[in-house]
Amino acid sequence: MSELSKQHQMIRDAAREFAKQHIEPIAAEFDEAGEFPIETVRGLGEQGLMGVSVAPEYGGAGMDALAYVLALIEISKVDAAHGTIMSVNNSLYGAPLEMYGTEQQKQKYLTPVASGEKIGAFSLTEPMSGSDAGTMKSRAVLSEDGSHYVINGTKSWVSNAPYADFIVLYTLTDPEQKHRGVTAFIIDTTVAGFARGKKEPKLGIRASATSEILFENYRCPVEDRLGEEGQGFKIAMTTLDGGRIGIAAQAVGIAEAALEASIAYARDREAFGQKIGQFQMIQQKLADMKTRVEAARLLTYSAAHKKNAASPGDGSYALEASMAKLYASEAATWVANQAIQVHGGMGYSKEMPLERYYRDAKITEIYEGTSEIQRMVISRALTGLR
Ligand code: COS
Repeated sequence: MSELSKQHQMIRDAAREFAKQHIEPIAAEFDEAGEFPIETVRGLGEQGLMGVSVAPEYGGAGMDALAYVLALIEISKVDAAHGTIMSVNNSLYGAPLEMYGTEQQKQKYLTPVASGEKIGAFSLTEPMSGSDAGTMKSRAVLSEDGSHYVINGTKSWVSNAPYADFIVLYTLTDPEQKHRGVTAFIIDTTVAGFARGKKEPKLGIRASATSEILFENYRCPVEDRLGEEGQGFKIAMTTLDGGRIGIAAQAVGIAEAALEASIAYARDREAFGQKIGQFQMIQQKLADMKTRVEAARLLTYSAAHKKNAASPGDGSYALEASMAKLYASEAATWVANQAIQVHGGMGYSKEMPLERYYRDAKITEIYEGTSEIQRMVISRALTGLR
């Protein structure tokens, strides 16, 4: 893999510095409280990290997919919950707005979010529609005069929703057409007819807020429809292709943090008259952890390179994105588990961050497409069979 450019090193170092100075001191406390860290999230915006790949004319930092990956690894290494908030804002909200938005939509709905002044979210999942994303029940009906859509229904597991100002919503305009009847809309959460439901009590990434959202006769002006009627499923899929690279980066960050803690502990902790890093059983763990972290990193960088070479939304990096997410997420959970074992009782204690890494890693195998869905996408790309 080629050396990182000066610009890439700069964003990586800036993200690392910000995370160390501002996020590390509060991460455990916000995890324990399950509280959204609004001040440091605003700080991420000031650093240009809430719209890394969005063009500067729309409030972003105008950098490429690798820069985004490098920054997200550093933030997630210190706190994966901040990583989630950042990745939703960047990949799941900013990217589809930039790819499919009209000029007016970008000015109004992308600029304030990419600059970090406002927060964005993405809503595809419903209580009875997760992996099988085309089976949603919520509806948008065009008014008789054609000026607006009336939206009704319940969406679930919406990351950032409790704090989001705007949400890209996927809902059905033509239920007969199944996934081809899905349309995307930009939702303003201050408008009547929108409400937030219960906040999910979660195992990990507890500082990132997740909730249901409810629509009751929400009136969405036609100019806030994103893309064409029926184009929503494609918008969601191409958005997730990019998002999955972000989740892979988040997983690399968590795994790297768990590995580094384990190396330090193996060098320091003594048992039976020697450092535990001198025992072959610990050496094997560290060697396998490091190898998986580097393999995950290279797959993630490779997916980012492929995305950089692609045209927006062309789906040409779906395979690489799925492989990176699949491998990195499973590596993160495995590495975090080994890290607890290396630390023994201390790994199980909330006095150290190992148990948090383990809890946080698990979600990367689930959201933005479970490992089972990634394997399906990869296999379909290989054989062309369904
Ligand atoms: N890019 C562009 N288009 C894509 C695409 C991609 N990556 N993946 C699928 N499509 C298109 C297909 O080309 C097909 O188009 P046509 O209607 O023109 O034929 C359409 O989308 C439907 O594809 P398919 O028939 O493969 O849909 P399936 O429902 O069988 O499966 C999967 C699609 C499983 C890949 C999809 O539903 C998925 O990713 N599910 C997981 C959803 C998810 O990640 N949820 C988490 C949300 S964030 S918490």
